Amino acid sequence: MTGMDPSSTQSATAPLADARPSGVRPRIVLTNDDGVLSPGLAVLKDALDSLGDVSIVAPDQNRSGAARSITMRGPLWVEEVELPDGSLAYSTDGTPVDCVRMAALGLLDRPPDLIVSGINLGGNLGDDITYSGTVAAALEGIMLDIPAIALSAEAYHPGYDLTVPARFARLLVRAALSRGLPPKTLLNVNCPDRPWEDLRGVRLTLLGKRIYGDKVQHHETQGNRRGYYIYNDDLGYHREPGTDFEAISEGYVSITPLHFDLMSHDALEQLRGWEQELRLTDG
Ligand SMILES: [Mn+2]
Repeated sequence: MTGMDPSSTQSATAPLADARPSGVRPRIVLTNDDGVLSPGLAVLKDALDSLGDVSIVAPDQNRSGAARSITMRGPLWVEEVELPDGSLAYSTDGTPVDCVRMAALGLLDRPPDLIVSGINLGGNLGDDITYSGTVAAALEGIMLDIPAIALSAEAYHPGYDLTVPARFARLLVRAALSRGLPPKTLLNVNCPDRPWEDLRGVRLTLLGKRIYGDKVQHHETQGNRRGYYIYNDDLGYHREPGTDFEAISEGYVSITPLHFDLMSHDALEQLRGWEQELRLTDG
């Protein structure tokens, strides 16, 4: 596609501009998990519009918590819809990951140079990222060798000023386009709930650990079916220095680099010997 030596993309970061013919604006694809009509997506588009050719491919409904699910049974339906600002977006009945796959694999006139997922209405911190459709979309980007950023606003309430995370998104995307991102790595960004002037700065952070304490509560019974909620009224986290939780609580924008190596090298070492132990002749 680009004619680049694939091994060169595995080395140091390179400006994303190097992957494009000169004079071609970067193709920036926006998606989210809150749905194509989310105000977080609209404000993000507004912030990034002048930095490249911005396209939106997003779910037609709220898919928060969809994580890395994909649509396998039946076709994916795509529809062009008009956003409140008059611009066009692709709305799909797929998941956030489906959206990135469609954008990268042929829906658009050319593949994305950068995926930006968000702005999610609510934080994606610590272990939460494994449930997040916002982060999953960015993970799909790096699976396809497309640099990716996931953006979340710490909280969402009426009157929340989404232009604060959007303004930071513009700053970050501009830097990513000129400096490049490390290969096979996405940036998970969370922005604290405070005015721009009150942000204390930017921190590169570690992924923190959640304390969930979820409970199951019976909701109602209909015939032989029972309905339940799994709920949480006390979402906590381990207070460890250097984490995304700490940065947000102290008023810093948090940037956590993430990759997709699920393999446990330590456990592989600890399990050495099992191959000999598990004799198939004993089964
Ligand atoms: Mn969401």
